[in-house]
Amino acid sequence: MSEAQLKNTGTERSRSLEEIFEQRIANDEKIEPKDWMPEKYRKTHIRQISQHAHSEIVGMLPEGNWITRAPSLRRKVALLAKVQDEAGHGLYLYSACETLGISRDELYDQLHSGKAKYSSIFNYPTVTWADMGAIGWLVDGAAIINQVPLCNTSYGPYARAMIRVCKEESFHQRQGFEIMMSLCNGTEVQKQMAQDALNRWWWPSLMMLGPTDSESVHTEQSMKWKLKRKTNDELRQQFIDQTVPQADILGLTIPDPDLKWNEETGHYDFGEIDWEEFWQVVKGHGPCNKERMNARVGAWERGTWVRDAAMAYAEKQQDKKVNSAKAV
Ligand code: FAQ
Repeated sequence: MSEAQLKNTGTERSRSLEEIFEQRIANDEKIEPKDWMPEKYRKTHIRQISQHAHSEIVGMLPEGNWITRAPSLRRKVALLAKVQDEAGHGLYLYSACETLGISRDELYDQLHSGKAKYSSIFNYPTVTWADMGAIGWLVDGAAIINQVPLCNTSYGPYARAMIRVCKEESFHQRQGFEIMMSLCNGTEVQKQMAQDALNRWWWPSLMMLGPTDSESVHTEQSMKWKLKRKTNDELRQQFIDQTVPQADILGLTIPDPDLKWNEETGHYDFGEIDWEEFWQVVKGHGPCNKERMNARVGAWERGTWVRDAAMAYAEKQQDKKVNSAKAV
């Protein structure tokens, strides 16, 4: 066969593989790690799943900061459990990402070198206890709205990881709402703390769901591949529609003078989001970007001896096995 004929056969083969792949996506079949997939599909999944994993891990920091200062033993236990859950989410997601042919070390390296993104929301400070309520209620609330559709995403390991993540996130959202409820039913000062936290977390929570659809570079392709099942704007609207009545129950005011129920659309209209602020935070210039990265890199460096010791122990165990097999 000539070189040209060989090339043609190769192209035809990958075309038919691509057709089979597209058909499987159309049939809502899950794509599994050993299945053929277009290189761009693989890369875009590594990008999104790893950003998601990094967000869970960095997302432990703003709350971890409050474990020692939680106002009661009950609150401390619940917060500790929540932060541990976030660590678990990060680990399932890193594992799902590794099935796409990238190593955990490469993923960590991308985070620590500042090459990889993580969610903008975790670059804001947690200044009062009410922030633990606001994060649970709003940030986990937005995360659930974003993540429930991902239980139905086309890549099998990602979809399966999201099922447990969503169950836990919904518990976190209730834990946060309950903190807000206690503060709102408390003293005037406590209620003001809750309002102040809502004022500071509302807009960043809306930004967290990503740029508007017209500015989103990945949505169109990710929707075609059924990686994303809803667009950023659809998710944001759903979050607002769901959260405004909850603020009413708490007796708090959403810090948006343009927020208004629209009878015609059946949704809330809302004010302009400060996208300049969002992109500044994404580019590393948010209030806590440096602090978060220093904390992550510092933890990684301080953990070197633990990883070295674990590797040395594993090697010794392996040697023992080999030696006892030889002795038999
Ligand atoms: N922050 O084209 P799009 C949680 C980037 S987990 C930073 O719209 P896409 C749990 C985006 O990467 C929170 N960067 O992108 C928890 C892209 O840049 P690139 C994380 C952002 O991927 C709760 C560029 O902008 N959740 O909260 C952000 O189609 C409480 C253009 O954007 C997930 O990761 C942002 N907010 O849509 C933990 C869920 N938004 O990569 C602790 C899975 C966008 O080209 C406490 N991810 N960018 O350099 C997703 O659903 C999607 O990736 C979106 C973004 C919706 C986040």
